[in-house]
Amino acid sequence: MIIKPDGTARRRVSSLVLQALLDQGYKIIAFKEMMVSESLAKKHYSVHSEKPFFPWLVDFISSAPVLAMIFESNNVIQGVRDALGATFVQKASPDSLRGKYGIWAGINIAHASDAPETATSEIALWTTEGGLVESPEAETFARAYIKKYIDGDVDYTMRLREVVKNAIETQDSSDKPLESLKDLFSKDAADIHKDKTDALAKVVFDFILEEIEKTK
Ligand code: FUP
Repeated sequence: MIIKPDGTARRRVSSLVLQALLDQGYKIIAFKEMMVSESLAKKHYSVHSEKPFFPWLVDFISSAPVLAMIFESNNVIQGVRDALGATFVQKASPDSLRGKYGIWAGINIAHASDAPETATSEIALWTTEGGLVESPEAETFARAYIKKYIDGDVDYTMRLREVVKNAIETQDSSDKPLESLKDLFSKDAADIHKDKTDALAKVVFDFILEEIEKTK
């Protein structure tokens, strides 16, 4: 599973997501905060390489840090996917993690492998090219992350959703939504450089511009 940049840049949100999964009893055997290279991003999303949204997906996941992790438990693949909820945030049930913390469409806080075969190939990719390492200390690292960040700033999910929804609905392609996104994404991003949260804001703004373009 990968907590994507929109999750990681909201420290409290990423802690709550992690806590929810650990509370379900899943055993975490690898945990790493990292930037994703363009090459890793392209390989990770290679099944979507022919899709029109592929370049955006690559930019999104490499804009700011992610939390990469491996869980090992019975039925963990389906369990994590159920906990996350539907891929598209507007379709995710309100009590799922994406329903609670996802921002809009595919800006959906996390990626999770969808079958044992994809989990195997994704783990191989992220442990080689991504430097993710299985470690007996993974749970200690994950719990330390939660402890450090769970009392972070308030959850800005609703305000972020509002900015995105409003900009698309009013076809606002001015710098105003971009500036609001930069501000909101920097509020609870302890230990992440402002350049990174600005890059994330820019990718979300690019998504808004593409949605506006589609309605023309
Ligand atoms: P998932 O299995 O939940 O990872 O979702 P998919 O493999 O269907 O999609 C991968 C990512 O592409 C998701 F995070 C959402 C994103 N996506 C878009 O941004 N636009 C689309 O039209 C379809 C998917």
